[in-house]
Amino acid sequence: MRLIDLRSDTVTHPTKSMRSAMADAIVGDDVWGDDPTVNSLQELAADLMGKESALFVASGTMANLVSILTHCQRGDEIITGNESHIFYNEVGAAAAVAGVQVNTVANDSHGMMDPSNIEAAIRSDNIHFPTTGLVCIENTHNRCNGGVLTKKDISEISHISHSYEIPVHMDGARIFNASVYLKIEPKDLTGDVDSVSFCLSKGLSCPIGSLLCGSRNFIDRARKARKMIGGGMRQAGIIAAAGIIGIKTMIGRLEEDHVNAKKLANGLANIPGICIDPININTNIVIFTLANGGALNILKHLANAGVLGSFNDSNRIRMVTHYGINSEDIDLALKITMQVMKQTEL
Ligand code: TLP
Repeated sequence: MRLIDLRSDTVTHPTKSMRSAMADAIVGDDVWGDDPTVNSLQELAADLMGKESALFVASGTMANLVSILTHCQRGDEIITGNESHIFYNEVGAAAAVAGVQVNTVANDSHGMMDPSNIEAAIRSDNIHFPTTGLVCIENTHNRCNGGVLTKKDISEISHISHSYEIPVHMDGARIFNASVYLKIEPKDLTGDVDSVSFCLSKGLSCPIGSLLCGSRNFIDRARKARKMIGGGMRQAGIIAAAGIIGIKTMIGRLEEDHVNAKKLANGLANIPGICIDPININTNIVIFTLANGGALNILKHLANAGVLGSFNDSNRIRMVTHYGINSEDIDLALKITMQVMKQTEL
């Protein structure tokens, strides 16, 4: 049985050209800054994001953690969305490793935070209070329907933060999905943030890796933070080579994932018992709830029938489109979901 794996875009496999670039990569010891392929990837990333410099790290979680470690002092407080990946999905790394406290502000259905709520959360100068060290935003927003923050959204948040001299970090794990949806360059979304991270191992289908981008001074300090947490890599050009191919060849096709996600959302909306408003689905993440609950049970039945989704707590099911999914897979996934919903009703 062919599995239609909609658990995440992280399940994508490297393409043939990535595998051959990996095999042929010229490498060196990257802790010494000697790996030409890593250096090329970092230059490409910095240029794409409109920043002076970039650092190759193992994962999106590591990119966010290194960013927090570099921007903040232990005992600081960071402000992030109550649905953000940093708050929800990073095993408490900000607290456990960086020693910062997390203060959350409500995310709306596309992941935006009200700038006035951010302003209210910024700590005043009081002997009892921690110092607000960083504001984090996420684009696209994983838990908020793959929602997109526009240039205007980002500049509103950055304007408030910067007026208190607080830097802004963007978790741009899926920033290319945002730029493709908005039909603008990624650097048009990053001009107002101090640092941005993005992932190679999601929609771009690379096997490993993320990039953290920012000023030269910030990245020089981030390199040391990465080393401290054991993230210094040696002949990492082997994996960076795939990243270069990913950036050069895979961004243009993300629109296809968005079309498939919209088709999936529209089809799900017609299945009795499923609650979703397709208007909220604009990139590659589809999140829905069930009128009668039981998401884990439905996921189990779907898996038995060959459709894999993931559980997002609060009874939310997530399905993500990617390079390994085509339009026919969506037709079949919808057919199977319709059958499963009917059967579980009986
Ligand atoms: N997200 C994963 C899971 O951790 C939930 C997924 O399947 O979507 N920021 C955002 C917005 C992310 O969605 C993720 C991964 C990360 C950071 C972390 O990236 P990795 O998995 O490379 O550490």
